[in-house]
Amino acid sequence: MRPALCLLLSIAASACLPAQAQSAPRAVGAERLPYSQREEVQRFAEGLAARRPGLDAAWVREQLGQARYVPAAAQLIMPPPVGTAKNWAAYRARFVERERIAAGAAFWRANQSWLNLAEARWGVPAEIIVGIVGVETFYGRVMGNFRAIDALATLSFDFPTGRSDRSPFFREQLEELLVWTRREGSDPQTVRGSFAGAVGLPQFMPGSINRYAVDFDNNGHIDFMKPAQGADAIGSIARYLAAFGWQPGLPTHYRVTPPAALADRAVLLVPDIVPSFSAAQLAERGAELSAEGREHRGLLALVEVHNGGASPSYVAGTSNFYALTRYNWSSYYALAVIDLGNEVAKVVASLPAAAGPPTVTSPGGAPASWRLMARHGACDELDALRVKVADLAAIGDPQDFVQQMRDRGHEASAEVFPGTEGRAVSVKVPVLEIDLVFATRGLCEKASGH
Ligand SMILES: [Ca+2]
Repeated sequence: MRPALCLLLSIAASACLPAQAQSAPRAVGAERLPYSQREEVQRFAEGLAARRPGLDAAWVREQLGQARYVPAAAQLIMPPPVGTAKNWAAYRARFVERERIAAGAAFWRANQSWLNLAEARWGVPAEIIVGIVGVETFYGRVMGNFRAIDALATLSFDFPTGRSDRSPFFREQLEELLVWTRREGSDPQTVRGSFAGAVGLPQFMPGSINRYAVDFDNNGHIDFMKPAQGADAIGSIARYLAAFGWQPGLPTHYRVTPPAALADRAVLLVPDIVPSFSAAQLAERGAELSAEGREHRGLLALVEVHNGGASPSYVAGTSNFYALTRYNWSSYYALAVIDLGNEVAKVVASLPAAAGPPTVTSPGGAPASWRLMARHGACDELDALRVKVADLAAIGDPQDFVQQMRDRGHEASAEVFPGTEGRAVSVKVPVLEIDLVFATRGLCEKASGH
């Protein structure tokens, strides 16, 4: 089963099918002129260069000339066969399963500080972001292996007949791909993604990259390809949802029993996933909300998902549920993201806390007296840290410092500096570019020649 509409209808949606939904390519034998010889490709290149001052026509022609027609992209863009019964239980089972949950917990732990920072900045909870990365790409395992320029050129210049023509959308995305890679100084021929040209951990379309992606770790590049360094993907997903109306602190949905009367139920289902009814209006029509749902102040949608031949399932979706469906136009997709994220969150909560830094004591058993030591130089007073971190409480020792960083949601690590028998501890806080050594006073004096 596929998410219902996805980017075929949405110019803003970042991703279409989760990458796993793609089926195997099938060869076709039609002879086609290479894109380098196609007149409409030349016209596109010239138009693009004229619109985008940063791109010159020769470079655009050279890039498009290397694009190749991909039959599989043209096949996969076609809608699923008519009569395919939707089945939420089966869809959920595909995404909310043991192996994906475990991979999600590893992703969460590796990117904890970025998840915390994204939540602090945009109000999008870690479990939602983790759920999206998991449903889209199985935490980086399946990010699509089509050359994005091939997929986008195919859907721009050879969009298949037999369904509504979406080639203008894909020509826009092709343009955005070239704008993005030119700006990044990267080679557009090396970008890989889904059959529809969606890229990386968040499966952003190139247009979404240019509009919503954020260089969250501030290293000068957008990097969506490394699950262990998920900063940019995490920040970009949170920013995207915020741009589409995500409200901090609001649940995505409440439990609801739909009206028994089919006429009332039908009225409530008309607006589909668009929140349109107050809690009181739902109650008037005979829907029974959970206690929490009855207290909800805004509008709600009665969301129905089918379970093949069994009875449908229902939730009352808030505006945050609706925001999630702006990422991918499907209530099945949104529910899978929510459920996967919740299951991963449970696993993360059950894990022991990340190992703390070593506790080091002076030879006499008393706590060591610490100073900062440059990697190859003299010692400073601990107060020098205040240059980097203005509002720190008193810094007693490396453990205390690392704990303060973690309390703020920053990833921080500490380990005994090799060859110092515990008298020096290396401390790193990547997000603040802190990389320093705490050393005992005695070691400092020795290093300084005192
Ligand atoms: Ca970056």
